[in-house]
Amino acid sequence: MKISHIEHLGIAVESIEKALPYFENVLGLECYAVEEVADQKVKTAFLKVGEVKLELLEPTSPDSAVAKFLEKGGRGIHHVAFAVEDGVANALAECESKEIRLIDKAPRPGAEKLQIAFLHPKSTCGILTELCEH
Ligand code: CMX
Repeated sequence: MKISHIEHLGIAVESIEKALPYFENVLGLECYAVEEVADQKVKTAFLKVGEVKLELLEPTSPDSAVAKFLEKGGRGIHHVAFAVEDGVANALAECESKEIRLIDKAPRPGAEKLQIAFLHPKSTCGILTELCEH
């Protein structure tokens, strides 16, 4: 596959409202979009750092993946999202052929009109990995 850049870093927070003052008032970043991703059961807030985005992730339901992550003591960086140039479906096929465990067998819609798919952290050095494309 051809990865062009890190598209975003997903950061798990209990509350976007409570987290934003740190990112905006201390780091001086600007939140330019807030969006709910219903099928992922998260509310997201996006900030730009140069070409890379930060995606704050607040669970909207106790059974969301992010709620589970926070509940188990996880905090901070939740996933790394790489932009692929030659299609998420191709990248997934390549990962599968290299025995990487897929969470998503096919691309699906994510925030910011991206097509996304996740790889399981157990086969990606412990980093929940998202592949995405516009
Ligand atoms: N990063 C690294 N490891 C993680 C992880 C994360 N974000 N989330 C879970 N894990 C690890 C756990 O620590 C656990 O490891 P151990 O077995 O060593 O304890 C293992 O993965 C299994 O974790 P779990 O709590 O039992 O959780 P599940 O198996 O139910 O789910 C995962 C884990 C990654 C499959 C699930 O969170 C998932 O499908 N994630 C992809 C979707 C997602 O995260 N959506 C939210 C963001 C959406 C968006 O950006 O739009």
